[in-house]
Amino acid sequence: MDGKIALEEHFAIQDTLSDSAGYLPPDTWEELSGRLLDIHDRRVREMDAHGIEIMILSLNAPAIQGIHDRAEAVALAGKANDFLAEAVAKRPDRFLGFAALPMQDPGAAARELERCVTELGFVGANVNGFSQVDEPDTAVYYDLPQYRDFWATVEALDAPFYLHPRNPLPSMAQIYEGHPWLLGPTWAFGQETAVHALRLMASGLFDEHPGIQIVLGHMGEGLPFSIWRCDNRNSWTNAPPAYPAKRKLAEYLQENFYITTSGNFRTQSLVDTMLELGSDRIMFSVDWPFENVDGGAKWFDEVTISEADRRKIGRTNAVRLFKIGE
Ligand code: GRE
Ligand code: ZN
Repeated sequence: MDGKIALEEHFAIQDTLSDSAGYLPPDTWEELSGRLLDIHDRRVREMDAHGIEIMILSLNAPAIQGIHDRAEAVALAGKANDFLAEAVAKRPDRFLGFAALPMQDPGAAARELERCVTELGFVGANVNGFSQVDEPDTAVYYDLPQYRDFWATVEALDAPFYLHPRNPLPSMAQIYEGHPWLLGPTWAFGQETAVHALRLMASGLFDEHPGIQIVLGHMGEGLPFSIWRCDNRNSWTNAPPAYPAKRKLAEYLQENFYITTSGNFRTQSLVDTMLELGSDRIMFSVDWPFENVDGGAKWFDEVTISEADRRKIGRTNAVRLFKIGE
């Protein structure tokens, strides 16, 4: 399919490059780091070869979220966003931008999002999970009360918020001890991000701000497959849910979330996601440079869904959500 739009597509600047080391075998680092630092050469050739018209670019992970010093996080987010704006300006026909945000300082994060959307023309934000704040061994999640004003800004700007994975901190990761192979994209990324998304749903955030749209990658980090059980366990007890939100979790997943195919090129999982959310809330993505464009694009171009759904998922849902071309 021509004209695809992909939106979990990462780049790095020198300050954040090393954050992406250590996930893949050492002998792949030269290739991976080259892919992360490139925007206008190899990347565009990959896009051309596989029918991707536009990539919405985001900084690598955890980058800003891993900087526990608030002022440093604010400064580096601004620098990365300025860099991205310049890169997009060189090829505005092929690239758009997501803001990196210093969530360590909710007020500064709201101001940076506003700057990125209104002055730099970015189409939303991409945030790499919880933030370390003040002390390295802290994990602050965005359902907490200090983020409600930030979320009001997200809603007012109508800016989609991509909740991207990161690993749990060592102090939070006892379950993975002795099994480092479970960290990263194999399992821990999804577990971490799914729990964060459930926290947002259950907190009542979307009752207060029903206009917020969260984007999850990797076919929804397991949530489409699991959300029914989250809502229906032990239903014979008729016990009301023990969380502040007013509605079933699945209703928020269906109304406040979009899901991308990044790094999860599996027809069975796509069909389940279509059954849970519908084809209007799914968007094609690759997860370049951690996944290959050719594999993702070839799978998507041939996956056995209707051509109308392929068009929506490959392109028009993103055009609508991010107001592309308006
Ligand atoms: C990702 O961005 O999804 C990612 C990383 C690091 C390793 C693998 C991966 O940030 O998919
Ligand atoms: Zn990613």
